[in-house]
Amino acid sequence: MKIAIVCYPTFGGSGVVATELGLELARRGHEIHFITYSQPVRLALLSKNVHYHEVNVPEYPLFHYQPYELALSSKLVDMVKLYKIELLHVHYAIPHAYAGYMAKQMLKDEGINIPMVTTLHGTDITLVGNHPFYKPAVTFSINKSDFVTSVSQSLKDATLELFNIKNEIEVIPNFIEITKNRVESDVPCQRSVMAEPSERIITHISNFRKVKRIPDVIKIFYNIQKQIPAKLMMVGDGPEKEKAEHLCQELGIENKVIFFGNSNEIDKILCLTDLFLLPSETESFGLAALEAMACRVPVISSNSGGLAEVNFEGVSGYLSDVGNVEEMAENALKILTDDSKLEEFKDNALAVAKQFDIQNILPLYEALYQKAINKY
Ligand code: GMT
Repeated sequence: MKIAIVCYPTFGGSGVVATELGLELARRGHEIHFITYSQPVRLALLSKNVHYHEVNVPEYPLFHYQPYELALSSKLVDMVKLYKIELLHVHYAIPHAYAGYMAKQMLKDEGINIPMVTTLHGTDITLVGNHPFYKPAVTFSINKSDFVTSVSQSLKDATLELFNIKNEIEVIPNFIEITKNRVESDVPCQRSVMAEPSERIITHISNFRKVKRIPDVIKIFYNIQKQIPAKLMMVGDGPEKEKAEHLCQELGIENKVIFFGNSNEIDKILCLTDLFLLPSETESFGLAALEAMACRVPVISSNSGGLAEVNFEGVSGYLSDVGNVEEMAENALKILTDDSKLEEFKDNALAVAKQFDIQNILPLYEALYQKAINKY
């Protein structure tokens, strides 16, 4: 199949999922065209079946806001015609589904019918799309998609509750590539560089937005380090980072917390991690938790959104109500203070992650694409 993938090219989960999906589809022989405003961060190597087309939005002083949707829909039209693309898969409703629909209409005018699959990722529904300024356009674009998927049952439920959706929504969970070298890398884990042998290593990875409850991450760690020697690795960047650095200073734990900024070497950081923290306000899926689990790292998370569909209570980690930092720290200590329990949770985390192996999930997308193409 010849497929155009529209996504955000950034470190966010939706862009990562879209990129990994495209790369695996390309490995399976499909022709993949990424169409976005810059090269997706995980698209390091271009291979034979992978194309990348940049959407350029010329700056013009008249425009207070540069019209990205217009440029994207025009680019989609051009690329579909040039490469004979058979299907559009847009990740994140805003504004991709909207632009995709406009492209479909323009192409229809020229006698080309192309199906569009829209994948909902979470913030496009729960945080942004639900805003009254966007809601009519988001509802419209979801209803005008040929097929709609959601990354968790919880997100599907939220979408049906918040929007007037007439389309079926199929749940296709996010996935992970489980490779041997995620767990047993050729390069030995540099644990000693980061911590003393007696210290447990705890990690948080996110875009440091409010929804991630960064102060909770610090408070959970503060409680942990009062009981056992430990280090906290904070990976990522975003609006809450500076506040977090100050909080560490106020609590007197700045020497135990390392801020890395954005990193492309997540696996190298996770390989030396004992426990992952994700106390988010909401999380449609929690890809970062799954990435940790795939590296044999148990997870302490909140129980909001789709997190319970990924992190299994008492198996791969523990889940608590949002904001219950005391319980989260207690649960973390339950795992971290007992070597055999830690090993058991690590094994379980990997076993649960294997259920989300890309090899199990990808055929679900392939089947959907085929159905969509057959529709026209
Ligand atoms: O979590 C973020 O802020 C980024 C956001 C995105 O759109 O990239 O992540 C959402 O999509 C991910 C991939 O499907 C999910 O794993 C995240 O849980 C979801 N984030 C939220 O729902 C807050």
